[in-house]
Amino acid sequence: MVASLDTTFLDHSYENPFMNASGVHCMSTKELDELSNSKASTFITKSSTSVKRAGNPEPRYRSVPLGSINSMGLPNEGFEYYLEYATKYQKKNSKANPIFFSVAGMSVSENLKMLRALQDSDFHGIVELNLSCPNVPGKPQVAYDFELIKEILTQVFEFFTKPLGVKLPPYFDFAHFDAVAKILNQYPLAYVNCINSIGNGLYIDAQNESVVIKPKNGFGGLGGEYVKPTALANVRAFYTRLNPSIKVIGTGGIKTGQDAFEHLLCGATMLQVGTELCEEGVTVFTRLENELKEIMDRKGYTSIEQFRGKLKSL
Ligand code: IRO
Repeated sequence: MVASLDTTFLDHSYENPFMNASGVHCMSTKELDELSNSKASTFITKSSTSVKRAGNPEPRYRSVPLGSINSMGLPNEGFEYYLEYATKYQKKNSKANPIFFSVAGMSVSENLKMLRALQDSDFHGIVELNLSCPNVPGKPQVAYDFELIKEILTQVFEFFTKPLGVKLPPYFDFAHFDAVAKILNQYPLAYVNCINSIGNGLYIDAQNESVVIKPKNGFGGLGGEYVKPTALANVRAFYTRLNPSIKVIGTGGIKTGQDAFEHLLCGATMLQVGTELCEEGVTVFTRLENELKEIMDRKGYTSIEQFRGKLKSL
């Protein structure tokens, strides 16, 4: 195989575009260490809140025929746990690729508090502000409230100078792609990540005439094959609307090298794997790299830049 998967993201070179999606295999130091020792080129921590949270009652994640449904409810070890892990990791691995740190406060002020602490810390990786958690009862997804996106980003960029991206929920209408892109283009964002799970799906076990997860009467975020076309649409919609300085991370339905290839064609730079990482474990990254290289070899591409974003219209 001659194809190279080298990827430049925010002026740094990665050996390949693959990493985990926040929430999957990144809750504990053990899982984070496993990611760092895998073939993923970098990794992201579980979205954190200021204080440790237990999350929603179980069962709260189910693997289903075409993907997954979850209503985890933001269980996490708390901001300080991940900050300590990340800063120690950086010291121990001073030559390693920058890592990603995800925050998902329950209010504007909680997000600002964590981002201030990150700004004042030794953390020198990339920060992902999760504006799209669908699973905390009583808390709507922030990024479906366009005024709230503006309010948060305006306050964040008054003090935050480290690289920052936002995790977006899927949008389903051109009016929304246009409106959100117009807002995001006003800020010095490093990237957007499309997409979080498709919120509030309902998977039913017909035999038992029952839902399959306990929280929210069975409603939960969908991932996996169900979401790939929506993910691709969002990657493409934002890639074609955002200032070129704002990169797009593609997340949603990446199960094979071909799925990865499709996200790259739509314009994604890094690629995050959620449901399939949960199914297969960290060896998924080795398989995805081999499959993507095989496709590139077959098509005569030696680098990702030769086709990134070059999706043809009819
Ligand atoms: O329920 C979760 O913890 C969760 C989060 I924060 C998210 O951003 N996306 C998701 O599907 N689940």
